[in-house]
Amino acid sequence: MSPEHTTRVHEALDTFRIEVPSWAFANTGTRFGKFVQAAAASTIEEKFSDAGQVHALTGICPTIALHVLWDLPDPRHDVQEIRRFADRYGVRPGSINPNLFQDQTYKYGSFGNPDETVRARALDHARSSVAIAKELGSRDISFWFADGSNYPGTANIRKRKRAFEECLRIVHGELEANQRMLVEYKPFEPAFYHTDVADWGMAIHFARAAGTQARVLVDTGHHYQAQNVEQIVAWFLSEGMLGGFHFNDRRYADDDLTLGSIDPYQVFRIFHEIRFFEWETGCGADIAYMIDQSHNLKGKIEAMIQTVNMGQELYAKAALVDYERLSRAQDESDLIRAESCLQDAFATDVRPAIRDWRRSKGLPEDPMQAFLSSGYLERVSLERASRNASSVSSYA
Ligand code: RM4
Ligand code: MN
Ligand code: MN
Repeated sequence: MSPEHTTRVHEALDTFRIEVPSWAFANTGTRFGKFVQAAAASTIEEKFSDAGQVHALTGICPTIALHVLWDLPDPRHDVQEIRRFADRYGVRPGSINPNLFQDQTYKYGSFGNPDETVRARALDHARSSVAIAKELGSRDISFWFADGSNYPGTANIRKRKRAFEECLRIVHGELEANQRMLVEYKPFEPAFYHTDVADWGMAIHFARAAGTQARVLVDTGHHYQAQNVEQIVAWFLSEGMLGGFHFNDRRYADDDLTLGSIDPYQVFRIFHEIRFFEWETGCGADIAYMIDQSHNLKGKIEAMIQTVNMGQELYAKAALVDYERLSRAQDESDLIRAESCLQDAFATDVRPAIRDWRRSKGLPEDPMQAFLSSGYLERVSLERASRNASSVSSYA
């Protein structure tokens, strides 16, 4: 790699940050059950401690996404604790994720529920999530809805759409000027016939209906097979509506596998669209990069470090695309030359440049190796093993 390429990689890495999710450190499973890990975190303090390890070793994960019901069941008390843990473990609270799907009351939906009293309850939870975000200094409140129906004819799709528009507008009214509402979409699961926010078109509509501080969140696993995700990303960029990502990889559905484990070229193409947009417009895209994964077989912290490394690597590769050349080739419809701009960048081994960058920041050159030899895993496994062995409770 030329010195100019190394500089380009280093500059890209200086700005690349990615948020880890609290729930990825907890014991999670599938609907068939879960395999408990001795080292898994079960308290919010343990989640902060684990996220602190990932940040200390990679240097690029300064925030942790929180799920309100799982991490702040008693908001008044938990907010104070979280502030203390943030100081103690060196990671700040990041996006706040309301939970509008787990309570029994949401059997037929939250914002789309035909029952006004359930919608009011969902609104209360959403409002208190915004309040939590304000207290913790979190900018993004990230909404994912399980709302939908399982059988044709059982739900009034248009009425539910109107209810969503109204509820989202009300919650948006609670935001402070610097806060954002992120609207995530998902085509199916847990609802199997229709979901109320099924795709990017519905999400952009709802975000616009909600208000000017709403944006769309792209969870890479929330698409039908073969969907061109980077095209959706390019459209959101062009419309100023891209708020953030939930990164993960998938083979079949919303598999929540580690980033780039199945199709690293897709993640590269997404980063490429973003950087190409930035090059063309001269503006930095304001995007929250977040991870949303569930490691039910791999070790939690190891899987997170692996994900962060992969994200960093693919972002660095995307920084190597020669935009002058690409843009000329596109204008001239020189297909081979245009495509090779992407292929050449993707094929470049950026790992030596990343190791240099880490060294220059006083970080371990190999965060995974550093973690495995740190003794942290052995220590927390001993401390947490007996509690985890008897844990059969909720998803996170
Ligand atoms: C959903 C979606 C949400 C996440 C939950 C746990 O499929 O991806 O973002 O919070 O799972
Ligand atoms: Mn998600
Ligand atoms: Mn998901």
